[in-house]
Amino acid sequence: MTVKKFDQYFLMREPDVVEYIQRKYDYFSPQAELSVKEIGDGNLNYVFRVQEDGTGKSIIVKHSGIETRAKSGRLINVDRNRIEAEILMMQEELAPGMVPRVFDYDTVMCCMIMEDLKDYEVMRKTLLEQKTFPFFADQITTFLVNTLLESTDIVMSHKKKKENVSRFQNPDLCDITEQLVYSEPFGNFSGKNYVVEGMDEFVQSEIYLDIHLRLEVAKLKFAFMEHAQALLHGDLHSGSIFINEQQIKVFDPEFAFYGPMGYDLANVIAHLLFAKFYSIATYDNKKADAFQKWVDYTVLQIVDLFIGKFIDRYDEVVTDDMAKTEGYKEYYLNQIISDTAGILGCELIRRIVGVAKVSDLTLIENEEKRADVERRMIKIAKKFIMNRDSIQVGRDFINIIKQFN
Ligand code: SR1
Ligand code: MG
Repeated sequence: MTVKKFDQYFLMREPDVVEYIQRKYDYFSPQAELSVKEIGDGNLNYVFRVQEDGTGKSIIVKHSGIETRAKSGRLINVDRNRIEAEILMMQEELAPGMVPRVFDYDTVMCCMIMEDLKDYEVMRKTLLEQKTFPFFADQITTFLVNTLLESTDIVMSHKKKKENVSRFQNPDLCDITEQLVYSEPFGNFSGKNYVVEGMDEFVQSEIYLDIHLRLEVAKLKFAFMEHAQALLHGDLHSGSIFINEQQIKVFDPEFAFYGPMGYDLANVIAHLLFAKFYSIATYDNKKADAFQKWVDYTVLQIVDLFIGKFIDRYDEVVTDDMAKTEGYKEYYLNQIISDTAGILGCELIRRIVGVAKVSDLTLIENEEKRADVERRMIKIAKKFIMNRDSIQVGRDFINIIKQFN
C-alpha cells in the first residue's frame, strides 16, 4: 500500500503548505493563485499565512515540529497542537470573540487551520511602541475569570473535571515551565543562564545564593505541579495576545494544563512590567511617561477588576455545596492573589537570568541602562515572592512596583 503525502507526518516547508491546503481543504478555489509566508516568531512552532493573491483572502496554518524551532535538541510532543485547538474551541464558548476561530485541526500533520487576524497586532510589539489600550484591563479580566473559574471543581462536575485533568496533561510543555520558570533561574543547574555585563555578581548574591528565596520558589514550583485548580492558558504573555483598539484575541495556549489560576494572571502583569521597564530604559519623554503611568494603572485595574468579577461570577456559577460556605470564596481568592504575586516574581526573574529572554529587555540598546532596570525588576520580583501572602489587592502590587520606579 502506498502512503500518500500528508497521510504521514513530516515537517512542512512553505511550498508543502500550499499543496496541503489545496489538497485537504476547500477554503480556496482549486484555481486560486496562492502565496505563502512563514510568519512565526515564537520558540516552538511554525506559523504560515496562506493568501489568495487576487482577493486578499487568507488563513493561518500553525504547524508543530517534533523539535523546538531553535533546534535546541529538546523534543516536544506534537499532541500540544491537539490541546491547543481543543482549548481554543472551549475558550470561544466561555469568552466569545476573545480567541481566534479554529476551522480545523489535523492530528496527523499536527496542524491547526485558523482565522487570520490581520486587523490585529501582537501586543508585545504595540507596547514597545508605547501604545496604550484603555479597555485592556477590562477585556483581559473578563477572559481570565470566564475561562478559569468555569474549569474548576467549584463549578464543574468533579468527575468531569478529573477527566479534563487527564485530557489536558501536557507533560513536555509543563517540563519546560518547571525547568525554565521554577528551577534554572534560581540555581543555574545546567549552567545555561546568562545576563548582561555588570549583572553577574548581583545575580549571584541576590538570586543563586539567597537560600530563603530558593525555599519560597521551591514551594511555588510544587504548587504549580500539584495544584490542579483550573485549566490554564499556561503562557499568557504579551506575545500571546493580539490586540487592536476594540478587542483582544488570546492565542497560543499550547502550554495549557490544570494548574494554579494565578499563573495566567501573573504572566499578564509581568509582561506589562517588562514593557514599562523597556520604556524607562529607552525613552525620556512625555509619551513614555504617560505610557508608564498607564501600565501602573492597568496593573492596578487588572488585579481589582479580576477580584470584582471573580466575586460576582463565583456566586453565579458555584455548584459545590461546601464551596458556598461563608468565607470560602474569600479564602480561595486570597490564595489566587498570593499565587499571582509569587509567580509574577518568578516570571520576572526567569526572563532576566534564564534562557528564554523577552525582546522588551534584549532590545534595550544601552547595556548599563538594561542592567539598571533588570536589577530593579529583580528587587521587585523578590518582594513579590517573599511577601506574597500579604499581597491582596491592586494597590499592594503598585506599592511594591513604585518603590523601584
Ligand atoms: C523553549 S520554549 C521557551 C519559552 O517560550 C514559550 O513561550 C514559553 O514561555 C517558554 O517558557
Ligand atoms: Mg507561545
